[in-house]
Amino acid sequence: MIPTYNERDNLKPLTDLIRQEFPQVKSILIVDDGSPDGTAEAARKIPGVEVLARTGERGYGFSMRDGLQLAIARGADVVITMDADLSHDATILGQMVAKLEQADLVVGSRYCAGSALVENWPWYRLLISRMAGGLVTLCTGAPVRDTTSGYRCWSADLLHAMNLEQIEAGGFAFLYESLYYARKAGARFSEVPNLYRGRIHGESKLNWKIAAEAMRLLPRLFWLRVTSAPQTKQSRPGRRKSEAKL
Ligand SMILES: Nc1nc2c(ncn2[C@@H]2O[C@H](COP(=O)(O)OP(=O)(O)OP(=O)(O)O)[C@@H](O)[C@H]2O)c(=O)[nH]1
Ligand SMILES: [Mg+2]
Repeated sequence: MIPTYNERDNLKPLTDLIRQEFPQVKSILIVDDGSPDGTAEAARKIPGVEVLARTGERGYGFSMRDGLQLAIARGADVVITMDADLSHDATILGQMVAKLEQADLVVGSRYCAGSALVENWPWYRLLISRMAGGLVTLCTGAPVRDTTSGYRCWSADLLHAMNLEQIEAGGFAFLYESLYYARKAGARFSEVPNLYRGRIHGESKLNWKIAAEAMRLLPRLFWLRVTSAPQTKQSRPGRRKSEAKL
């Protein structure tokens, strides 16, 4: 499941790469927010790609929530979320899915090897990412080193247990809030090293509104964390049998 906003030129190379590296993929879902560059129309021309064309308020978080909900409503067992800008290394897809044997949420991580696995990023972007990551760990309690990575492999059981409706974030703060609710639902976390390549084509969508939402949400998550007990081992997402796989 790939949220997109103005990613027309990245989609074909990305979907080709996904199919080449992970031929087991059952379905590729693009969740587009009415991109003015015609991303949705371009996606519809790629065989085997489905498009959820959102209307209403635009946002990464809203798109992730809608896309994940659609995937599990369709009966997917496993959902992988990935950025469209070729930042996420498709060669680790198989490893991420395999790790779901011992985990409920597997993160493609820039920071779980000895040093940061990042290309094409200025030093200050890396610094901000590491600082934000530490803060998110503190506020969510999720034992994940790359808390701001959108490259994730989710078990459908966890997504059902989390109740995605309770996630409020419209922007990138979705990434933190979802970690909080995943931990609360008793998720087991795991990470796979991901060589992250900063975007080469297209423009960044980060802005002050998105940053302000994250700053507002983090203290709230921290407060929720210290005032509510996590679920116990027994209430971990149980394995369900579903008909289809993604
Ligand atoms: N549907 C939807 N997708 C979005 C929105 N904003 C960003 N995205 C997508 O979310 C993914 C991550 O966004 P990026 O712009 O790459 O964010 P980033 O990686 O933090 O920043 P850069 O790589 O520097 O641009 C990409 O696939 C974007 O197209 C949005 O408002 N709606
Ligand atoms: Mg990016």
